[in-house]
This record gives sequence, structure tokens and C-alpha cells, in this order.
Amino acid sequence: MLIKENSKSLFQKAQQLIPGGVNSPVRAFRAVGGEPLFIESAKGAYLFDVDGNSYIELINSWGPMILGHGNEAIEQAVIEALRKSPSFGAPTEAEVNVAELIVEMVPSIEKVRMVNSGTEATMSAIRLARGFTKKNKIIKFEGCYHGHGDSFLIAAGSGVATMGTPDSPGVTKGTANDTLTAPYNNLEAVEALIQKNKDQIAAVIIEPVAGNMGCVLPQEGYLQGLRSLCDSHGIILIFDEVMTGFRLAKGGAQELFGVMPDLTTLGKIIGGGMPVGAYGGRKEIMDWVSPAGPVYQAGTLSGNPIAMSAGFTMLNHLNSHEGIYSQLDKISERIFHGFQANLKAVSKNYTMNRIGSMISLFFTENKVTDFESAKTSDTELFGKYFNAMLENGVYIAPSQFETLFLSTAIDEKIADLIITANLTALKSIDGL
Ligand code: KE4
Repeated sequence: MLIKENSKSLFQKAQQLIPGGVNSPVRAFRAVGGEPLFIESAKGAYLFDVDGNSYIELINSWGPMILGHGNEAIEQAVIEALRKSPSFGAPTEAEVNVAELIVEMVPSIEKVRMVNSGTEATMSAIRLARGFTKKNKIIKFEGCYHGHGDSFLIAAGSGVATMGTPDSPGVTKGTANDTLTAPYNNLEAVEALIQKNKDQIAAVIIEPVAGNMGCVLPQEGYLQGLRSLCDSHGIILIFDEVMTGFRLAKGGAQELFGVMPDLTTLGKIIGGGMPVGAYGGRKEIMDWVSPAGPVYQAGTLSGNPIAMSAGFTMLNHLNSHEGIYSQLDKISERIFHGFQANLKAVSKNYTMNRIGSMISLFFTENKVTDFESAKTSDTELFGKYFNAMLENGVYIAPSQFETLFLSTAIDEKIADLIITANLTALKSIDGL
């Protein structure tokens, strides 16, 4: 049994001061039972909690730490930037360098604006699409999560699905009326929404590979289908690559699938662990953003020099070490096949979805192609699995509706430890 005394007492205190004791709901372990672990430090592929327990980690801060924890080059860059003062609220060369690198790496981006989170990126992209097209409605997909902006808290995935509240109180009817939803991987449903809301739809926003209902891949022709529907109806196609950007390829899912959106939102990896988001796309659209154009968007710490130094170092490394992606894919495949062998050993035919360094094990034998099928997973069994993995020294996302994120710090030896822990955990679950 894990010793958790210090986490326990910190959580007790935290709950008196912070709603639910956490600064982001999914961290509270509400969906898996038990109480959250308070983390002291991390190095490489390992997390160390305040009680001295260590875990192989497969969340990597929900995506950003693709190079593992404690990357020396990123640390050095942050220290150097820190010495010049953390923030000026004025333009710096660092922001220009990051923008130049993003334009080089992400195929559809011609101009980019830095913000401080994925949520800010998606909120701004939607406002820009509405301003540019002079239309109000958007289409999002059930189970996709685009941050906590009002327009997106409708049939949302990730933490909202985890809490079982896909729609949030506080979102006005007016806002909700302008957000239309369709099932993922269903082009007919999108077509029907477009027909029903003729000339009212500003944008379609999608996770090109969904990570917030667990990992769900676009079916053959789906993304291309969305692209042509948007072209025929003057609708802005937004790829929310906050999770897939720089993770699935240096150019993200749009590079992998060869489908170009009009706007892309980015986050997570882009900041190398620091708070950074961005949105970018075609020049003719981006030039509508203030002060170049009339669509207002601003931020005190946007392009913050410390965050830019971490982000530039991260992106520069990924841009100049493309072999990382095949390295991640090989380790991911090893883990995938190891888990499959383990499922066979416990005579379970659970579904696993994988692409690059994103993997999900669903506690359902149904194919998982959208939110409805993801929700056929037995979340109670998943909760037992989560805690059993923790007991066996592996820290995975505390929700069935999240994805495992691998880092380059996971080598074959560590991958085999994860596979062993998976088998021990599966065997220990009563009622499996
Ligand atoms: P942030 O505001 O959390 O930086 O980004 C929001 C966001 C936007 N788009 C996608 C595709 C995302 O996955 C996210 C955030 N992802 C979740 C994890 N699934 C963040 C974890 C959390 O909420 O604590």
C-alpha cells in the first residue's frame, strides 16, 4: 500500500483554500476514487510525490513534457531568460523567433498570435472566425474538449466528461444556442447541421485526433470530408491541435493526415512546460486580429519571455530531431502490443486505440469511434485499474476519457516495466 500521509494532509488543507483542493478538476481523482497525490518533483520518466513514492508517468503534464522531465536545454534557457527579468509586456526577439519556428513547422500557419493557454487559443480562434465570416454559429463534436471557454462547454470531453457534466451551469442559453454539436466521425450529421443552419455557421472546430474522450482516430476520409464541406459552404475549419500539435509529428495531425485547416490552435508542448497557447493560420484571416484588424484579443503575459525561451528550446529540439517521432512510435507500439498480450492473458478483449505516442485502453469490447461508444466503457473498472497501476508504480490519467502521453524518456526497459504493471493491475481487479 502506498504511503500517502503528506498528500493527504496537503489535500485536506488545499480543500479549505481551493475549490475541490485542485486548480484543475480532472486532477482531483474524483472519477477514479481516492485522493490526489501531491507531486514534489520529476526527472526523466519519473514523478516523485511528497511521500517519497516514485512513479513512471504517462500523463507528462497532459502532453507538454514530450521530452520527459528536467530537460537540461530547456532549464538553461529559462534560467538565462529569468536573469533578464521575467516579463516586460513589450515585444521581444524571443517571440519573433518562436513565431518564425511555428510558421516553419506547422504547414497551414502563415501568421500566429501567442496566448497563455489552449483555452485562450480556442476562444480567440472562434471569435476570429465569427468576426471574419460575420456568422455566429459553430459546430463542435461530442466528446471533444477545447478548454473551458463558454462556447465549448457543450457535450464536452476531458474533465467535463469525467465529472459527468458535459454541459456546465453558467453558460447562457444564447451562447449554447450558437454551439451546434455532432457525433465524431459522422459527416452526414455535419451536413445536416449545415443544411439546417444555412449561412449561419462561422466555423467547425475539431480535435483532428480526439484525445479528450480517450484517444479516438478520425476514420478514413473524415477530415478530408470536413475540409470539403467547409470549402463548399464558406465555413472556417479549425483544427484544435493543442494536444496533437508537435506530438503526432512536428507539423501535428495536419501534417500526418495531409488536411489543411484554415486556423490551428496550439498549446501544451508549445510552451515546453510553461503556460503558452497560440492560434494561427492563413494571413488573410489572421490579419483581422487586432491591432492589424478589428477582432480584439490581448494578454498581459502573452509571449512572456520565460515561456518563449522554454517554448523555443522545445520546438527547436523537435524541429531538428525528427527521429523523435519514430522513436516515440516504436515505444508506443511496444506498450500497445504488451497491453494486448496482457488483455489476452486475462481473457479480455478490451479496445485499445493508438496513434503515435497517444494510447487509450477502453474498458469496453466495443470499437471506440466516438463519444457514445467511448461511454460504453466501464468507468468503475477503469477506476480500479487506475489505482492498481498507481500501486504498481505507474501514474496514468485519472479518467477513462483521457489519453496516455508518452515521452522520449521512456525507453524499452521502462516500457517493459509499464507492461508488467499493466498485467499485475489487470489481474488484481476483482470483477474484471
Ligand atoms: P488548456 O486551457 O488546458 O491549456 O487547453 C485546453 C485544451 C484545448 N484543446 C484541447 C484539445 C485540449 O486537450 C485542452 C486541454 N486538455 C486537458 C487534458 N485533456 C487539460 C487537462 C486539464 O484540464 O487539467
